[in-house]
Amino acid sequence: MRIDVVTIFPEYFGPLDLSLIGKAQASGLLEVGVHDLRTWTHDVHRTVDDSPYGGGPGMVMRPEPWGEALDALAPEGEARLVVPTPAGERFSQAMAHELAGEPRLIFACGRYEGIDQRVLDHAATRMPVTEVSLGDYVLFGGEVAVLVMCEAIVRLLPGVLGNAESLAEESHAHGVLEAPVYTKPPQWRGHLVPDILRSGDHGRIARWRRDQALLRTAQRRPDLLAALDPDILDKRDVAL
Ligand code: 6GU
Repeated sequence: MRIDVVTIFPEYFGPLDLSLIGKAQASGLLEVGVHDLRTWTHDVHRTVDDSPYGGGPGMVMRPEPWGEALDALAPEGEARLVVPTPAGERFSQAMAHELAGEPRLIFACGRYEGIDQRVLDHAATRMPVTEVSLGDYVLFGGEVAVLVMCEAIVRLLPGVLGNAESLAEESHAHGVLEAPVYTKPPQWRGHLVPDILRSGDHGRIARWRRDQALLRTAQRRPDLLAALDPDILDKRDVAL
């Protein structure tokens, strides 16, 4: 996969060279290009914004630099454009899987009140465009949101995670939250590891983890529980 990011703050993306995303790049599973939007300005002040038509607070990103950036990065529209915005469709594990299947992604990081809508409308005549929100809160700009999305996407690429089982078992893979986890020592500051996890009885351990996962989901995310496909519940689950 290749990911290009266009931003007025390239320094935000230093962390993409660290940890498992950095390793994915080093091993050739992932290519990342981070580009300063101001590369595609032509005035001495390298202007990227202007006041909004119709009035109102703040500034809007002008279309010209964005148009040139997208022409340069995907001249034939050979990528999917992802635009982080609180006005977007909600990001999810399902969307992460969908984006992980794309050979090329371009993230366009807006600042201020956003990017002139014509940039997205024009891009959509050449490539798929998705406006994406992380949730119901407002960030200063798309940069941190892109780091979040990149991490969610890159860890799904084949070969990035060592242990494929940890992908299958994790929170949200089956629409329920994960059970709590413990390691040594067996007693710490007066708190004990649940006996069952030290019993060696793998059947009962699996049952306990399943119960804990459903209990947590009921307590913390009743919306997820309500949306669960009844086919994935067994008789003992329903007893909860
Ligand atoms: Cl994706 N971008 C911005 N700027 N704010 C957000 C967001 C994205 N998701 C939630 N708030």
